[in-house]
Amino acid sequence: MRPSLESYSHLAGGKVRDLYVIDDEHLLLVASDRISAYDHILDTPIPDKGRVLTAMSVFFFDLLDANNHLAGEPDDDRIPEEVLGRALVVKRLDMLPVECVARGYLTGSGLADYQATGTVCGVTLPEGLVEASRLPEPIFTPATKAELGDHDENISFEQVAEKLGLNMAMKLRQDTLDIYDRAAMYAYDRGIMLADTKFEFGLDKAGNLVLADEVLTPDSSRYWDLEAYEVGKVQPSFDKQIVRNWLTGPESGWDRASDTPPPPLPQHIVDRTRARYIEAYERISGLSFDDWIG
Ligand code: PZK
Repeated sequence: MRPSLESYSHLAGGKVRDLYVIDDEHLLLVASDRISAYDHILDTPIPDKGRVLTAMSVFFFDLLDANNHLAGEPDDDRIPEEVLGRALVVKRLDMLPVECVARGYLTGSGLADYQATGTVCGVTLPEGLVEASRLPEPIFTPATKAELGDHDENISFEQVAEKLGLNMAMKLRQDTLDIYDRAAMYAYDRGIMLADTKFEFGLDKAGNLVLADEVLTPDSSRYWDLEAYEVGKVQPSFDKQIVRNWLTGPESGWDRASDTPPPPLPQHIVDRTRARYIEAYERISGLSFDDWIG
């Protein structure tokens, strides 16, 4: 008999994921089917989104040779039936208070900072870059985690070094850029661009640096379709564009600038978005999502 989720105490909840305590050394990381858009959590879930993101994260943990927090197989007996396929048993770590972001292209807060200062997180970039420009080389753009609902704040490498020491800061930068490089090249060969991605690291009992959280999912990364890529334009999100277009289009009746919550999604938007997540997983992994557990 698998345990019920209620037998674990809730440790933390993000917008779309939750963490539970299994024992002193293990946590259960659960991905939900909730989706966010324009800084709102939508009322309508996307069926199987949690399973797809979990499958992608496991695929990349397996692909990368980085030390990671996985502490059980996806069918581990400690995983409750109700979350099977969208939950992972992980080692409990001392998390580092820095979001480790790698960017290969300029967009989002990176573009905003560049336009204001010519730099991102203290890295000086050449003049003339525009929305979605490829950077001369991928850059490390760390951030500090904001309170729930707020945006993370970009910080400089020097600020990471002040918090964690120069050696740790250098190791985080190196690991972040190494993993980004490998994953971005891998995805590019499959027609998907990895514009940027965010990693979280922790320390195990022995003090080793361990890659944690979910990795290289569309929620922690910007995935762009290589076919549609055009420098100078805001790129459609591989996974969320169908939802965004509907929410901002005439059908939804919603005004993004208003304080009102977005309306529920119609079934056809849910279905197309679900298919998009599965397409991303299958294109990247070369595996069939039908074979994923749950
Ligand atoms: C941990 N988060 C962020 C993720 C949430 C919050 N292996 C670990 N050991 C200790 N702590 C964490 C992890 C991991 N991963 C991660 N906060 C703590 C987070 C998902 C849902 F609510």
